[in-house]
Amino acid sequence: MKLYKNKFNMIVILIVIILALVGCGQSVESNDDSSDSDNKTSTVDDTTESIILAGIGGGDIKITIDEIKELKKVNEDVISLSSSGEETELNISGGLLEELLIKHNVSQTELDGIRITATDGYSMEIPSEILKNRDIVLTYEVEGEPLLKEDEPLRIVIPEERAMYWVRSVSKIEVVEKKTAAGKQVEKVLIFDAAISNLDKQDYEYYEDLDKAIKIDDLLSEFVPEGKEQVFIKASDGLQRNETRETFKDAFIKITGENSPMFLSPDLPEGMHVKGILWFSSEKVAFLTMDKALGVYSKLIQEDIEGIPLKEVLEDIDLKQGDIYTFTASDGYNIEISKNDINKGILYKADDGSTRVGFEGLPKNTTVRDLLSIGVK
Ligand SMILES: Nc1nc2c(c(=O)[nH]1)N[C@H]1C(S)=C(S)[C@@H](COP(=O)(O)O)O[C@H]1N2
Ligand SMILES: [Mo]
Repeated sequence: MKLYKNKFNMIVILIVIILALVGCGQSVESNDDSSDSDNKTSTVDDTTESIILAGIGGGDIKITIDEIKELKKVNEDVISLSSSGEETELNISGGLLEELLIKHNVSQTELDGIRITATDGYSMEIPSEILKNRDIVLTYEVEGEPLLKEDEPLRIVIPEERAMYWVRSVSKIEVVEKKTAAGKQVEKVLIFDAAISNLDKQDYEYYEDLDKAIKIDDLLSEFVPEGKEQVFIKASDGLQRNETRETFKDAFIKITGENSPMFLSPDLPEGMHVKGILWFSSEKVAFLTMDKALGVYSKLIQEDIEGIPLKEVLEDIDLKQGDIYTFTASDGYNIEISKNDINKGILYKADDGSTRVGFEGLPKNTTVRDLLSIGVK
């Protein structure tokens, strides 16, 4: 009995000591907080322990991490596959985005896309094919432990999809509106190489190299109507990416050196850069880069000329179909070709590096030198 009492006393003393220590810790923290938030009404908890859910009617909705912890907890072994091919096995726990969305009367399966933004400026769109087929785990535990400081307050994990979608330190989840989603039917294809010929080329430092780049804003303001539609980018390795017009416009395309043509900006996290652009489109206008096109599409040899089939290119870009197509050169020369002759077309590069289109069996004047654009009547 006495022994028991002593033990009891010890425990009481221990608890008092622990409480005192915790109390000290708290008072230090709250001093920090008050100096931080002197002229703000929110507390630190408000900004770090919650995320914004936007674009599902009405205004922004604040979702606390506690609310996410109230969703059914899923636990999974997953493999993270980085762009460099590195694989990492992880065990993660979190709630499903779908359960959260259903609470707000939407299902991820019927959305055109969601854009996830992080506190470090990283931002990635999850396209509808992924939304239809995959679980999106709002992850708050990795290997049974709370997230690392730099990944707080939330990490996205999409099992079976590459790590570029696994956004760390999420600040916002936003439903992409149909009217801003990429994917209006393309009505005009511009040859990128010809389109940039009169634009300002500036020096761009890329690792050890000094390359040349164009400002995307210069290109868009010359050839693409103003609009809110996103930009769709397809790379020569098959990567497909939607980017907001705002982010795209403020960045660069590096046109010389390694990985060119490459979408990049010193202001964007590297994971948002796109190497080896094949074509990109927005607001019904697409730009095709010839060096990549010659490597990606089928080889075609026609009358001693080596190039690529026009038809295959136009199908990949999904140019609107019509009865008559127009081909226009940089100097204004233009021809009209009937839809029945499109399969006779070959796109190739002349010795001077400019692009040409020719049609097998059609008169010589249907060959267009220094091709700038392809349109539909
Ligand atoms: N917030 C944030 N999340 C991010 C990125 C980033 O730059 N910022 N990079 C993405 C990319 S492109 C990859 S490949 C993975 C890298 O994850 P890892 O560091 O675990 O390899 O995180 C993704 N999530
Ligand atoms: Mo990446």
